[in-house]
Amino acid sequence: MALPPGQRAVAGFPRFGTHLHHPPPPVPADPVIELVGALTKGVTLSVADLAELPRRELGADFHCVAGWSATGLLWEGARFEAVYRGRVEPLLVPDASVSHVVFEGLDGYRSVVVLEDALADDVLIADRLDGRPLDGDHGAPVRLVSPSQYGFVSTKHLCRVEFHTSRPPDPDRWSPIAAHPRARVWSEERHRRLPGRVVRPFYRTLIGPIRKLSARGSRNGPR
Ligand SMILES: Nc1nc2c(c(=O)[nH]1)N[C@H]1C(S)=C(S)[C@@H](COP(=O)(O)O)O[C@H]1N2
Ligand SMILES: [Mo]
Repeated sequence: MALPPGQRAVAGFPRFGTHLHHPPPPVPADPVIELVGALTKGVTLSVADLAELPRRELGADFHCVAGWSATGLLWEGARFEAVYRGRVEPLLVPDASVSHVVFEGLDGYRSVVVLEDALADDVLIADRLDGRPLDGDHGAPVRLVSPSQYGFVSTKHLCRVEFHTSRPPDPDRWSPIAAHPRARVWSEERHRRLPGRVVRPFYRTLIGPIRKLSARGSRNGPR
């Protein structure tokens, strides 16, 4: 299948992220996802609960904003939409109109997603990759996967989801510089203000160093 504009296929699926050389966070004994924000009460969804929702398989490529793409991945999990309709909507504060969702990982990483994008058909909370439980490198115990958006949207080690009625402040993390709020890969929405094709060459220079550092913190050892 063709890749989105400006992307190059890599072999395999590298570990990559603002965690750099840090090892993946330890997985708690009974992992949960906290659901908070415009809700009449906060709820926790255990990862075991999540496994009870209708299962969904999704074959997709994965595109990092820096310009690499991992091809032919097979994810399994629950659709984010199923979680939202089933567990969140019934608890929304009356008249609250959710516009943005923040996904937070056990390593403190955060991504901000427009609700409409989060509810898309191909957005999963995934617990399996290529027929195996997610490993630490790729987001154990569960991660967001939104393959139509750049990889920085797909928060690994998901532990908290916030529902906002207006655009929340940007994640204070480095990742990535002035990210585009929609980050749709087919329109090359890499950067908030600059056209995607303009930032391509600079972003590409980041791939080697980040990839090397991330592999150093990998549970599977450098590759
Ligand atoms: N918790 C967490 N999620 C994260 C990141 C991170 O550093 N921490 N990096 C993001 C970026 S920039 C990318 S490209 C993908 C990489 O996913 P992978 O390590 O499974 O390849 O994870 C995203 N999700
Ligand atoms: Mo990325």
